[in-house]
Amino acid sequence: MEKKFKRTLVTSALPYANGPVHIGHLAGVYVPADIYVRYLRLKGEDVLFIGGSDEHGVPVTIRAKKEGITPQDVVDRYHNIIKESFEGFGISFDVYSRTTSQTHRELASEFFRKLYDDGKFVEMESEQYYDEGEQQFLTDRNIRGECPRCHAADAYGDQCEKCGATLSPDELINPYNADSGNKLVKRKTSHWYLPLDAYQPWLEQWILNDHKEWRSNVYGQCKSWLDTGLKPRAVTRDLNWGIPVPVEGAEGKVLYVWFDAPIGYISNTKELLPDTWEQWWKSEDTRLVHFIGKDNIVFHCIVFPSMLKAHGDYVLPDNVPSNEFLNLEDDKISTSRNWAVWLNEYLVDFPGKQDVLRYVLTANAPETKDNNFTWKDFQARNNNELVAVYGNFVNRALVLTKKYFDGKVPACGELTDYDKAIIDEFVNVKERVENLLDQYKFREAQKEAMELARIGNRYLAETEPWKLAKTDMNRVATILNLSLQLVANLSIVFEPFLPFSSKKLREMLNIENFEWTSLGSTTLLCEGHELGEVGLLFEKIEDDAIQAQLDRLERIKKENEAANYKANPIRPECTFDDFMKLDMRVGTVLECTKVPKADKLLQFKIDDGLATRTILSGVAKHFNPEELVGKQVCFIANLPPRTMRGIVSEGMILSAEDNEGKLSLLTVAPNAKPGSEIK
Ligand code: B3M
Ligand code: ZN
Repeated sequence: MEKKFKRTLVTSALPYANGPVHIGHLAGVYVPADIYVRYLRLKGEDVLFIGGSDEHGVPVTIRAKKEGITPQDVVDRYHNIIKESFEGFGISFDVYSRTTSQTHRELASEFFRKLYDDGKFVEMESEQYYDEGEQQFLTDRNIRGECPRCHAADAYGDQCEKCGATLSPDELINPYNADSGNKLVKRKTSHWYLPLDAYQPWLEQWILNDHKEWRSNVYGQCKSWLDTGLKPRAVTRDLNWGIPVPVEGAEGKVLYVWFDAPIGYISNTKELLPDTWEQWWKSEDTRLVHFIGKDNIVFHCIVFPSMLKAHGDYVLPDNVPSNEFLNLEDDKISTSRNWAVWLNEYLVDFPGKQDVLRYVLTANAPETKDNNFTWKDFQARNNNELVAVYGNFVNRALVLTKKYFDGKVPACGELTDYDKAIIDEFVNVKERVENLLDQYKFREAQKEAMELARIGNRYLAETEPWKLAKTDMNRVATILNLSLQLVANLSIVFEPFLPFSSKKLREMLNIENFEWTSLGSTTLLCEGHELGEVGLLFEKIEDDAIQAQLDRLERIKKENEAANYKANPIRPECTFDDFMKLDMRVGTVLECTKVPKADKLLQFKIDDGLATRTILSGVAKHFNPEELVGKQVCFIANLPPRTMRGIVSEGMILSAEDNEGKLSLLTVAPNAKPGSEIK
């Protein structure tokens, strides 16, 4: 870090309190932010880690409506669930507050008011859709109507899901309120806009010239926004959930959620440090770093900095390390489709295994491109890396020390060339890891840490102290001394990544604390130091635990398919007389066989109550012929006979076909006599 900074203020995106948090949140924002602050704290730097829930905005009101409760009920529930999940995973916030707090309301109001008084906003009038019955303006997502392109009946104000067209509410035919069903009218409303276009030249200088070091995905997204040209953005909304616009005559209007939420970083700092918060936000020697996901880049790199610039008192972010997205089993994580691994559920399903998930998410961190989480990979990384490499090395070093030296650190004798080569491999680990962490390369940094465990594992495998124990105890002492020093190094280097395991490991080593500065040292443990109780650092994860998770996802996939299923449209009218001409009957299947050389056809012999008839049916791909024998099926009895493959077919067996072509055979209760008429 350049020396001009005295302290680092780290923020992580405030999750919407409209649902629990999932692995995508953890991987994208909270684990990297936590690794970073733990690292800075270990280095003894002055650092503050700010978090909190984002409790305003339309998503909260939608959830409330769906569940028939108030928005406040929604945020109370999820704020607590989210907060507990973060605590469970050791995300070490200095403060985790919420944007419904009094401190935040006041500060966000003041912030708006200052910009308003300083003439930083433009007020503009526009026509928006209004529900006269509900007396409210609507957001794009809440407006539905007929699609102007494909004429689907229920397109959204921003998109038609049937044909995929991007729409604006104005294009919808006969727009209505998705919640109330009421027809909408246009009504004039006025809002305050932050004229981002006015900040464009400044932003170009500040980002494109002064912050070339930002991650390429972040820099690239900013550049593309700037290249397109910025437009004024409304910072107020007609909504009844949010912070009231502190201006006379603005009744019924609230601050836009993306205006108030980032101010939450400031108010949460103020709540934690009522007397000294300004030092963190208003002095040039603070380094401000925002950890976010990629959908938040424009707000943190363009909108919020413009707000801060307009205000004038605050520092600007020094970096905005944003991640791409994490997918789950090759499919986009989605709260509404329940396609996620929820953190609160993981903590119940895998108690004590927080570090395993932290490890896997960092190993697969979507730092430069979208990445994928699979349960098989989760299991493999646990079993093959944490257990087989890290855990195995630690366990062997400690157990051998217990066995040969009564659990006391043995003396280090003369080092061989091989010992020296091993030491050479790991003494620089501090420099390497720091270098990567300083560049926000968490995935590679963790790999370096794991490399240390691999070195240890290799060292024990090659020196085989258990074989030397009969002949050369001095050599065994040296090998184990060096191994234990490596184990101690592991507990330090993994501390930012796997804090629970490092704590466990320190207990096994019977050491209260290590200094980050001593990372790389070969004299961390003194001769004669007594180890603590030895246990397993990591446990194997068995197939059934993984299968249970895969089964859950399979169930969700089925539920989603069922929920999204839309039958084909109804065919044109048919008269009652037409219908009555069909003679539909019940028949008992006496025989059912495949027709040779016709891979689609099954040949049925049916007892139709009068005689035995033969029917051919093109369903061989869907049914297993043996299973049909004895079934009561339905068939059309009065179709003219047809000859196929030299066989005369006398009727048609009925089955139900979904719109994807999947068939289920139509059967009737077994007590229906063959020949019964279907009416
Ligand atoms: N709540 C969006 C999100 O959770 C938003 C972030 C606010 S950060 C100030 O992705
Ligand atoms: Zn359409």
